[in-house]
Amino acid sequence: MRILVTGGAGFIGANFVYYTLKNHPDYDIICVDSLTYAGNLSTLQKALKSPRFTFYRQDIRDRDGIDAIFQKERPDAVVNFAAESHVDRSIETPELFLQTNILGAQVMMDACLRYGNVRFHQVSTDEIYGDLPLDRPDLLFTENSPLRPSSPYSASKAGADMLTLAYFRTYGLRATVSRCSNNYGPFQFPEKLIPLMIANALEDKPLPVYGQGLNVRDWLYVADHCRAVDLILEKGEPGQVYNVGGHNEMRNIDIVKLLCAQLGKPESLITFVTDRKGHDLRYAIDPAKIRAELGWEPQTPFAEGLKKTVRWYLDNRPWWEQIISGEYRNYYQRMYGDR
Ligand code: NAD
Ligand code: TDX
Repeated sequence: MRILVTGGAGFIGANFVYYTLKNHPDYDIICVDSLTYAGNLSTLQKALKSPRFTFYRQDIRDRDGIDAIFQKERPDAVVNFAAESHVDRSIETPELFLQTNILGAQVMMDACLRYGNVRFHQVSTDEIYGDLPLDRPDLLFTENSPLRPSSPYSASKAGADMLTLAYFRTYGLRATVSRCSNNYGPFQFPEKLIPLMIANALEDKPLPVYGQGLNVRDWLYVADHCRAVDLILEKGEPGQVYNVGGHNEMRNIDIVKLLCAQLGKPESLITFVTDRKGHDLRYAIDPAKIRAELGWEPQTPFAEGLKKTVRWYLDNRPWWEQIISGEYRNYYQRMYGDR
């Protein structure tokens, strides 16, 4: 099996590369990533030593470039992780999100069709469902919930998700879609909640919680997401959508307090800042379908996953220190400077 992974130098893509190298000794992996600010080749350092791993620095929006890679590598399957992934950045620069997340996905699907209907998996997100009220814990997103995206990021992901299902119906593309909840774990870029709070706390900097920190996210350890995508590739049915989540809803403020406790830092570092525009209140996934049809269950309890994640950031300081010392400083100043 030759599997082409886009966005493999980012957080989940890289975890998927390592997961696949370890669990499928008979697979070759072709990684395509344009190395935006969020992509980091040092993340793939170990993978690059494997003869079963090939890396291309390539933008998925560039049809000719993608075509040349398909021509040379002839993949059997494609998993599309590549995306602009940060909601706050999408509020600043929506256009880039539409280009990469929708048109880039289309380029990948067109290539799959041209090279013999290659199996395609689109990594979508629970954010496309919009949000749920805080006072209705009984409500969960199912695969049939309406799509009501709130941010340019989630609207662009909804576009790609719908386009994937349209390519299945119109052209018969052998495609599946997964809609996963918030991931956490090693190699997550420090602009996202958990690594941002870890990095700031370790440097005794303020911990900027949006609004009152009461928004709820449904957290899943990244390896559990990787296993779900792997299962869908192996056993999923083309044309189907699978929700992925672990029934692990947490308020932001509680996560930040847990991190303070684990790092031995005072809660007085917590600073409440101006809320995100259009901020979704609550996400909660019903994973009944993937459990019943593919036998997927999350394996990492949150307490264990969070400990492992904190340990990883403590043990891999050079990885994130290098990131936050560069262009990230300008971003941080722009985003949090006078918030
Ligand atoms: P990330 O931002 O860490 O990584 C994205 C990767 O895509 C980077 O390596 C970047 O260089 C690459 N990329 C961006 N634009 C590209 C382009 N035009 N061409 C080629 N490569 C490009 O993102 P992530 O958190 O790892 O998310 C991966 C995927 O999973 C995304 O599609 C995201 O929407 C989805 N997702 C993420 C989460 C989460 O909690 N992080 C949850 C559900 C779904
Ligand atoms: O500094 C912060 N302070 C804060 O309170 C940051 C960065 C975030 N937050 C809040 C906003 C959210 O309620 O924490 C929550 C999580 O924020 P993010 O880490 O930005 O994630 P979210 O917006 O929930 O989106 C994530 O999950 C779904 C990923 O970034 C998406 O790519 C994925 O699709």
